[in-house]
Amino acid sequence: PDASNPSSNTQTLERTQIQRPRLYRVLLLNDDYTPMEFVVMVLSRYFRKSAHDAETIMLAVHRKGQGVAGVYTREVAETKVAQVTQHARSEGYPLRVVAEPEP
Ligand code: TYC
Repeated sequence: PDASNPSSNTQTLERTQIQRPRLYRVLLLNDDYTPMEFVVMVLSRYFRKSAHDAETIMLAVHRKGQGVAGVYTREVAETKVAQVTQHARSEGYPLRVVAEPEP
């Protein structure tokens, strides 16, 4: 019903919007040149991982080729990709970071 217009003779069918936003994985990709300590620092500073979790994730990326640093809404994920990429390039490291939608 159109609660905002009590004198209206019309009725509007409404559906409350309760959609969750799509979530995006931020992935770290392995390479041969970025120092392990830099990747651990990135996971700690930008993805708020504990020292132990940062080490575990970094080693998993090193061994398997890629891994999830965190899961966020689109704008937050894209901002983290841009920030981490800029930081890595400023240090001369080729670290690749990408965002992909969760299935
Ligand atoms: N393979 C790198 C090395 O041996 C470490 C590394 C880990 C690089 C994870 C990138 O996303 C990465 N120094």
